[in-house]
Amino acid sequence: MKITTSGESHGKGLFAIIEGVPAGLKLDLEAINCALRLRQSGYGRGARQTIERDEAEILTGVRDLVTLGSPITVAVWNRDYENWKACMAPEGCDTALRQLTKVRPGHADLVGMVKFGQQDARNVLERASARETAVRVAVGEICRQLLGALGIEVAGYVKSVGEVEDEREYPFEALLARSEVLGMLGADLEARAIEKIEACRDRGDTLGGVCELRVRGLKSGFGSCMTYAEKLDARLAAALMSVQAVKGVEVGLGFEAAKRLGSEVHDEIYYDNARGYFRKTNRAGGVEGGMSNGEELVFRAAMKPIPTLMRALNTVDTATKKQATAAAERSDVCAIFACERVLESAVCAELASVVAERLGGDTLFEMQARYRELPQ
Ligand code: EPS
Repeated sequence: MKITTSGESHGKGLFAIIEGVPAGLKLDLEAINCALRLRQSGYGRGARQTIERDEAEILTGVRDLVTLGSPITVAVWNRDYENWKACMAPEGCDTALRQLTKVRPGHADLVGMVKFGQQDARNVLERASARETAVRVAVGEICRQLLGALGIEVAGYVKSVGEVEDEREYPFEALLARSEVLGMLGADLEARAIEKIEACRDRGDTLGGVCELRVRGLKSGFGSCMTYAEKLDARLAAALMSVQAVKGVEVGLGFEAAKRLGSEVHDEIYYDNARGYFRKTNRAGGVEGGMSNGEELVFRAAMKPIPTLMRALNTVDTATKKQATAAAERSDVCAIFACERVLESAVCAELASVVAERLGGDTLFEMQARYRELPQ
């Protein structure tokens, strides 16, 4: 599969082209739009989300809700464009309006200006913005539906917000009941996290967190130990790291594995006639040698606090080269719930690519038949 996104945060909209979805997949548009609504919600979101009402419009590759095997084009329009077209319209506008030169530490502003030879950080930040993730969620939901047709499920939850951390372990089913306020699994912890977000808002600051992503129903042998680029953990880690503000990824035990003895890390192997090969533990997070081993995939991703702070940090005004405080008009205090939705989408998209590469096939029917034939 090949996926490309385009679009600016305050431009006309966000767009994606997905190549390689087989013919014959019946799409559930409401499920896609439900995921888009969830990405916009969650405690700690900013004023922009009161303007947008994200919905996916499918422009190509689908007829009567069934995929044709041709490239699928999906659009998510920006309602805020109406307020910005005077300085954003591709067909002509006043670029002197809403310039940004008090570059924000931690954002793409300064590095992008230098790299692309820009005098106005708007020419960089409009694309670097996490607004892009709206269309990635639409793509991810299409890919989730393809995986679902094979019996592969993806779920996740918010494991920590700032220092408020959930140290419990949960079975896959429990994740499906996670809260739609912050995406956590314990009401007690979520209440504490909300207090932290409120305190952060009062201070004009921002807060990050950690999300756990899990995949159930993936048979063994996806990804490959034969070339480094094909390793499943490497591909999924890259997909997670590609999400705006993600600064760390763990697989299974992750960094904890480095502190333990080998006997406390590796999952011993068993066999019975009903289950075939299995492990009683899953510290590897479902990946050995860069290949799925038939156990659940377990990944975690750490999101840094958003770099637009209302109580802005010190920076330099690139127009004058004088010390200044960074630009801030409005900002999310904490977008961890949105990030969790996006991370799930990133997993769905990359995993669908991995699965499609191994199974091949022009139709969903062929893919399903080949998947059924594989050993567990
Ligand atoms: C973002 C800045 C904010 C966020 C935006 C990401 O947008 P604005 O500058 O319009 O207030 O709300 O995220 C979204 C718009 C979204 O839909 O997630 C940034 O600079 O990354």
